Order: sequence, then C-alpha cells, then structure tokens
Amino acid sequence: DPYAQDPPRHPALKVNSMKPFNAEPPAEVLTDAYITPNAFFFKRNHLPVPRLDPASYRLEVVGRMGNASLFLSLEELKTRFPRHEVTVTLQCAGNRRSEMNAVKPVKGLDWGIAAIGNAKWAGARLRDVLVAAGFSEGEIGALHVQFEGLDRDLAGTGYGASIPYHEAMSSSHDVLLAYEMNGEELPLDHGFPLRVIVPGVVGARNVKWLSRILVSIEESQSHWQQNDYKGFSPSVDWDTVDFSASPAIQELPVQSAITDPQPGTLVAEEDDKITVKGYAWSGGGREVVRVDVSLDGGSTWHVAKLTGEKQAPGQAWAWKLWTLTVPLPAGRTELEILCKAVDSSYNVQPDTVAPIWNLRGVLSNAWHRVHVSVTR
Ligand code: MTE
Ligand code: MO
Repeated sequence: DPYAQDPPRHPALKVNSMKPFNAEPPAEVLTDAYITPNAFFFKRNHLPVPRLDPASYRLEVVGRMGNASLFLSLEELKTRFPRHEVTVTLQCAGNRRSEMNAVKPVKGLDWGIAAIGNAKWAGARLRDVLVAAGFSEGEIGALHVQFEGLDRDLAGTGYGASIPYHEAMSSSHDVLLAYEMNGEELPLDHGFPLRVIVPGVVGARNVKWLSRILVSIEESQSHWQQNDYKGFSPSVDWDTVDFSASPAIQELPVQSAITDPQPGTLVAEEDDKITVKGYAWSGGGREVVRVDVSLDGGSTWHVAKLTGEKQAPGQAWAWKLWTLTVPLPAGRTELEILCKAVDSSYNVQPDTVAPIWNLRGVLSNAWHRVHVSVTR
C-alpha cells in the first residue's frame, strides 16, 4: 500500500477521500480563529505523502542557461536567506464544488465550503533563491517558474505546477519557499520539509514536498497545469472539452461563505437577535472591502463587520472573517441567509451557480445560501 506511510490526522476532519488523503474541517472551525490551526487546515493530496529525511534533503534550482544547478540543504535555506513571514489564505480551486455538483454532476472531490484556510507561513523568498542561482529581472527566455514535488505515483510521475516568472521575481508578490506553518515546522501533509506558497494564487500552484525549481519558456507540462485546474463555459462537456483552449487558473476570483449557522435550525439569542458568521477572500492581493448579508433571500441586505490583519494595498493575501448580529425579522420562521463579498477592484460574486457551472467544478463562488428554520 503506497499510502501506508501517510501521517495520522485529526479525527474531526471530514474526509473526501482516504487514498490519496483529502479532507476539510467542520466549517464552523474556520471562523473560530483568524489563523486556521494546522490540524484543521484542509488537506489536498493527489498522491501518497512522501517521507523525506530533512538531513539529506536538497532543493535543486536548475541553473541559468545550462549553468550548473544550485543544490540547497534545509539548513542553507534557513541560514543563507532572510526568513520572511506572510499570512496567506490558501484555497483549493475545488472549494464549494458540491454546490456545482448539485446543479449538474461534475468530476472531482465533493468539497464543501472549507477547502480553504489561513496560516502564517515562513521561509525564504523565492526571489532571493532565484537571484542566488544567477537569475535577474527581465531574463530572456524566462517566462515561467516550474515546481516539481517529491510525491510520485506508481509510474514515477510527480506532482508539478508553474507560475509566471515576473511574479516569482517580484519583491511585492511575497512568493515563499516555506519551511514553517503557524510557527511549527511544516507538517507532513502540508509539504515537509519545503513547499511553495504563492499568495493570491490557487492552491494547486503551491507545490508541496518541493524537489526542483526550473525557469523556462514553457509552463509546467504536468497534468495538473495542462489538463486540469482550468475553467470552461457551462456548455462544454467531456466530449467537447479542449484543455489547451483555456488558461491555467492562477489568481482566484472573489469568494465568501457562511460558516455559522449551518443549514438546518437556528436558535434565537437573547432579545431575539441572531449572529451570522463567515469568511471572505479574493485572489491577486485584492482586499475584501465589504460583505453583504441577506436574511430574506436577497430582498434586503445588511453590511457585515469585517475583521482581519492589516495588509498593504495590493498585498491582501489573507482573508477577512465577518460577523453580523441583527434582530430576527419579525414573524419569520424560515430564513434564506445569503452572503456576497466585494473586493478592492469592486469585483462581486455571481448570484447563482448555473451560469458559472463547469465540468470540473472549479471556481465555485456564487452567493452562498443557507436555509434555516428559526426556534425562538
Ligand atoms: N503539491 C504536491 N506536491 N502534491 C499535491 O497533491 N496539491 C495541490 C497543492 N500542492 C498538491 C500540491 C493542491 S490542488 C492544493 S489545493 C494545495 O496543495 C493544498 O495544500 P494543503 O494540503 O496544504 O492545504
Ligand atoms: Mo486544489
């Protein structure tokens, strides 16, 4: 069993698949704290978790124009380069896929709303490591930076992805080679000993168990860059899909969801008040500037209170948590609670799922809807 060496996991996680391991926390855990605890951070593995010896581990950075590769030990990554810490929200492209599945079946893991988490990551800046390997800005023939993971299938194929070179080299983009997550050494499930953290970009490019970095003219040729993690029109089906016709997902669109109450019942607080909680985030460093919440299916709206770390303009890599406490609408026994976020570019979420439905069930970011019956 290639999965025999997978690490132990928290029993409260909701498992989508055991082998490979894919799981999300109960949704309400996400709004218990601004930083998601490592044990409750969603885990998205395509392959068995590799067990690597930190003492013999080496990161290979392929040299510029055929020059010799740079090989870096974990110790060198920690001592030769400044330690940089960034709070970054990571979201899987398949977060909230179950809502697309409910419209029409899609292919993929049936994620709820918790394939997202927020952590403090620390490591060396990718930019500093690339500079140490001889690269500079405006390098001819340098368009993409490819990352290869050490997790492999039985045929020996590993996980891989790439990001644009200018983002990797940009000092404001904060791309990290992370060896710490929330002050602890990177957990096995999250890429020990080293992973890439690409703020503002879809989870799939944040390669775990990193083995090799390659600067190239082409994007990564891996299955996950070329034939997966792309969006399509709702009319495209598995007979007509042409993966080469869509760009690989990088920055994600604006997103929000309600973590509390959960669908079902809602108990009124003292003075007949109710509290609604959730998260909101947008890709590309765009800050969430507002979250609108409706209790009546969208006829009237309230503005929620946002909380979160202060982040520089264009570098809002982390989510906002939000809450709304309001009197229960008089006479109502059923509520249709909705939320929608607005980011700093005034991007908004689409109101329904059907017009953004796609065969892989990615980019699911319609208004989140929670139906509850009220007990006073
Ligand atoms: N890196 C490797 N090597 N193997 C993987 O399966 N999964 C990717 C990405 N990096 C993956 C990987 C996907 S699709 C996501 S959403 C994130 O890791 C999930 O990161 P997490 O498990 O730390 O939450
Ligand atoms: Mo993902």
